[in-house]
Amino acid sequence: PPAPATGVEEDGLSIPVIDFSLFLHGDESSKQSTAKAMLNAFQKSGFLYLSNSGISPETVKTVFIQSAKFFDRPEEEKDALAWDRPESNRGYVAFGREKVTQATDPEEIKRLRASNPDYKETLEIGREGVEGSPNHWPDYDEPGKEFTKVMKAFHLTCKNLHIQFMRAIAVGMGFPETFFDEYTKGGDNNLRLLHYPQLLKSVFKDNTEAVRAGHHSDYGSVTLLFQDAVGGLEVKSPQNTWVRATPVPDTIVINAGDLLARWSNDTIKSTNHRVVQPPCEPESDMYPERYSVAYFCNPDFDKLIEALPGTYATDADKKYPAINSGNYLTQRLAATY
Ligand code: AKG
Repeated sequence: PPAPATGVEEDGLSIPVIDFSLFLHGDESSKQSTAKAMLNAFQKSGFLYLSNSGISPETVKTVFIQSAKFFDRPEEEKDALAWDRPESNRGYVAFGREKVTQATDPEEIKRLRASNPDYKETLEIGREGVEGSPNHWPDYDEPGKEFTKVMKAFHLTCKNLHIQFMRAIAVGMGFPETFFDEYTKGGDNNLRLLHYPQLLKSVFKDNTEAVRAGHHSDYGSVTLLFQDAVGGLEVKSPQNTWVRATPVPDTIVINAGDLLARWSNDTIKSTNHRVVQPPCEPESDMYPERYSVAYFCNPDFDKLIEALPGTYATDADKKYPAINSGNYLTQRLAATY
């Protein structure tokens, strides 16, 4: 079926398509109304589709091609680049290692991981130049060098969109446009390439709990999600149902994470989502593979995060104590892997 250009409107969940060029290049009134619409979406559902983001479809296509080539490498080459520790959060994660979850009890996580692995593999790529935490690049051969070049550039491209995006949120909240710049300029963000292999349909039939990616909310400030045309991403509605976030061509799904919700004193929502089998009913007994690329943004790790101005009347209304951004993320990651 043709993709809905209008976004999602189902079970009280609204995910609008927002044209970012109106913020970037529009006159003052379109800029204001676009910023307001973006903030409004973040307050209502925590999700939106961004069109005309400034990142070209060709750039995204190149990233997906390079990502597929990477995951096509022999398992032992990928394992040599394995993810090692939450403080670094870089490297290759094979099937079943990460079980994204809201659980924080290690025993519970062990149990979940044993019973229901995520049917996916990922490569985590952090900011370059962090002392003691190099990225795990396959840059020992020519294709690997090309891959490395493309992903380094894309990391910076997405960092720039994060800066612009937070400028819109600042305008929406009535702050000076550059309010968040001091939180975004370092770019302590993580690029995650995801590959969900093709899977026997019977996996889902025989196990109603089976998922490609378990339900979770994201940890940081905002996530930029690029998805292919296969589908399978679902978002929790206010009526507690799962609603499909159908791929809309040439848009980026952007959602708020837990730390932004906390920062906004819960005026912005960090909404649960997951990835399940695609909607198609293939003739074959397999569901097709799926690729996606997520860019997880965080406030710079050295920043203190406490309730934003305007989100509380008196100090007693602040729901959370101040917390350091980097410590917050490391704690969440340590509980997940
Ligand atoms: C995650 O990796 O946190 C995701 O939610 C991935 C979503 C997707 O692959 O569409």
